Amino acid sequence: MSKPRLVSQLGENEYYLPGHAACHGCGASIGLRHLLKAIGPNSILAVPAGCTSIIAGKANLSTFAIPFIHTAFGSAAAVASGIVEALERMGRKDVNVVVWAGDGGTYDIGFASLSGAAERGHNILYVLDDNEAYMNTGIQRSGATPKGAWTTTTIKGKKESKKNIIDIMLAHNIPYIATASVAYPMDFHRKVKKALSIKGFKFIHLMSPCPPGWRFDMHLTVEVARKAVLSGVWILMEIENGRLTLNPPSNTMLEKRRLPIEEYVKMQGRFRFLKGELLEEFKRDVENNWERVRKILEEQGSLKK
Ligand SMILES: Cc1ncc(C[n+]2csc(CCOP(=O)(O)OP(=O)(O)O)c2C)c(N)n1
Ligand SMILES: [Mg+2]
Repeated sequence: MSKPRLVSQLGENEYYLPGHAACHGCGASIGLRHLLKAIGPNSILAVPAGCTSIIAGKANLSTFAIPFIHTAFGSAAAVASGIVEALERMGRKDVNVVVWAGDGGTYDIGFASLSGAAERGHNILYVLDDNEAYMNTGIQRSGATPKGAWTTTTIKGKKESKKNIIDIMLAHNIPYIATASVAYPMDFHRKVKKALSIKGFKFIHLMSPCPPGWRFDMHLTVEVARKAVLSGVWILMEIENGRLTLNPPSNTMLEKRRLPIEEYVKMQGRFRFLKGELLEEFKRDVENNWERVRKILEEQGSLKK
């Protein structure tokens, strides 16, 4: 069969079941559906404390139709490492070990266990579900919260920039790193499948907007995610063995063919303080990210002179 191009061509199996406890319009919900579809039932999913612990449902019931383990907030990658070791001793080579962790559980409190597992090269697919704040406990800032964003602990807008987790993961020399968006599910699906085909530690950074936390109406989740990409705020890319590739539509956007950043910002109440100098700084951060990408592409000889 030719390569699937539409979600409807991915088969009818669903492992993210009805009855979950996500908010209406939850970006993570879209991401989880597509992650589980791509990894299938021969997988073990480790999830630290966060919205997804609630989304999974009450004890004895689970909205995930695959083996699933709740972990302490800081330890998802350590738990997954243990599962990898146990499977190895059991001689099982057919099971995918996957972490799905929030930005708080990744950039901040889970960072030590993430760094250890990556450095050891444990055979894990780690998916960072980035809604840019500690949403489950009431919208507190994290290292992933972008500059200017309101949260309950940055009540006039965050002053610091979003931490560059991709560069940090790059420094771990892992074989596969990618970004993805819930607005581009086929791209995400392909990246999950590719990551599973590679041995070692793999990292996918998924942007998943949060209607209550970002202050937009619940029917706009996909549009907000899409505008993040089309305005260049979120860059779709993958880095295989240190080699960077931009993915559609980001691959056409180096020449600044991007929507104005305001198109993305104005959809979200969390950015109500992002004006004046703060907005200029936010734009500079986006520009700097693109310059960094351009420099890497130039250095590896991927840009036509
Ligand atoms: C050691 C520890 N500190 C704090 C908490 C409380 N807590 C549970 S979930 C959470 C926020 C999780 O944020 P994030 O990882 O971004 O996931 P999200 O809720 O946004 O999906 C916090 C602070 C905890 N469970 N354990
Ligand atoms: Mg979060």
